[in-house]
Formats: sequence, structure tokens, C-alpha cells
Amino acid sequence: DKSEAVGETVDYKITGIDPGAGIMEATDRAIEDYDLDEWSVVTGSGAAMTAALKKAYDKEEPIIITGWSPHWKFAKYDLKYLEDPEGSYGGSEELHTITRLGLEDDFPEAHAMLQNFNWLEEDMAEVMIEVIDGEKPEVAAQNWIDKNEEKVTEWTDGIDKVDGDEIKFVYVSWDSAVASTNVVALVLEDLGYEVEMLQVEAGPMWAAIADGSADVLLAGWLPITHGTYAEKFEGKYEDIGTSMVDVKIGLVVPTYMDIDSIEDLK
Ligand code: PBE
Repeated sequence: DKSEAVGETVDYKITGIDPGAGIMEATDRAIEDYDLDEWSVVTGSGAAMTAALKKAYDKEEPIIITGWSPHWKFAKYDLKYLEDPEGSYGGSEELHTITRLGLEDDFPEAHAMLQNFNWLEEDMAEVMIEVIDGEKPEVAAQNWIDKNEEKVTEWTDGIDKVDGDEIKFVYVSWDSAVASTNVVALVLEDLGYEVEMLQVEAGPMWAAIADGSADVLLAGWLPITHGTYAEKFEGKYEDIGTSMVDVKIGLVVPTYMDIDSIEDLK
């Protein structure tokens, strides 16, 4: 039977990422929803996951990863999402910009820019691909800004410059969050802000916004991926809008694998 074959080839392991990621919680849910008792999820990091993917892919070996888009892996490899008829991973998600309470009063110019901030999957992909090809994130971000003046002008149109106010971003080392945080940081620096970027884990990222020790996070994946965090800290943050729509999480495999659905793992 198909599932036994697949399970055995990957040792009944799904290659996951950092334990605080919403996609890990969703994967635990999938294991329950699809009765995948024999299966386990290996924790690690985004970088460890993509390293494992590269290693398997180069040898055309089977691998099942927790995957999301936007992500550069879809540009570098032929991959497919496994169908999720139970909806363990939700449907189409959105990226929300989340700020601490009071940011609008303290930094109205930054708040206005952040509210305007939105871009497309292919925009973010450009930055991510340059970074994975070896460019420094801040350089890749600046290159994207230089090539997309019109879009950036839309975000900053009519917003006054400030004089060195300090604003602090929190982000996780997910390639997607690295890309967006670097781009927005440069745009705010151009408006006169001094930007600090603090890399943390997912739980501490939400907690820092809720307790006011940081100002902004750009990687709020809602409604499902970070739903537990959003609920836990309800009333202690402001959701100021979406920066991207139609983003997605799920289980991802190379197209050379002969399975199509999470059900095939049962
Ligand atoms: N991700 C990328 C994150 C959000 C951004 C899908 C890995 C998560 O699962 O929490």
C-alpha cells in the first residue's frame, strides 16, 4: 500500500521547523486529524529544513516538509503541496502587520507607513532569492527598493519625515520575515527613524508586542497559523492591516514523489 511505502521511505518523519511556528501546531493537528499515529515531526529551524530539502532533492530522495508560501524553495525546486481535505492547515491566509498598543499616538508617521505597506508574493520572492543566493538581507532589500520606487512611494506618500525616533521590530528567522522586515526597516530609516531589528522565536515575538517591549511585527500569519498567539494576546496589540493576501502553509513534497494528499500518509 502506498502509505506504508511512503512512511517507510522517510522513516515516518515530517521535517519541521522551529517549535514555536504556527505551522508546527498545524502539523500536530494534521497528525490527529488524519490519524497519523506512527508519524512524528522533527523540530529544527527554517534553515535546517531547507538544508534537508536540498540534500534529499539533489539525490531525488523522498522528503516531507512543513512548507509555506511565499518562500524561495518553490522557485528553486519542483515542489507540491499535499492536499488537505480535513483543512488542518486552514485555507488561504494573510500576512498582518501587528503593532503594540499606542504606536499610533507615539509614532503616527511610522504607523501610517506601516498601514500602507503591502506587496505581492513575487516582490517578496525577489528579495528572498537574492538572499539565498548569497546577498546580505539589507542589500537585497535596498536593491528591491531601488527597482520599485513607485510602490515605495505609495507607502510613504504624504508622510512627514521624523528626526531619529527609535522603532523596534521583532521577527523570526523565517526567510519571508527576514525579507519583509529588512525592506520596511529601510523605508522607515529613509523617513528618519532609527530602526532596531531583533530576531526572536515566534512566541517571544508576539509577547514582545503585547508587553510593549517591541513596536512592530510584520509576520502575523492569520487567521490560522498564528491564531493561538492572536487569541492569547487579544486586546494587547493592534492589527493594522494586511501586507499580503493568499499566503499558505501545508505539507510540501518534491513533485517526483508519488503522493498527492495528506490522506496518502495514513
Ligand atoms: N511560517 C512562516 C510561520 C509564519 C511565517 C509559516 C513558517 C509559522 O508557521 O508560524
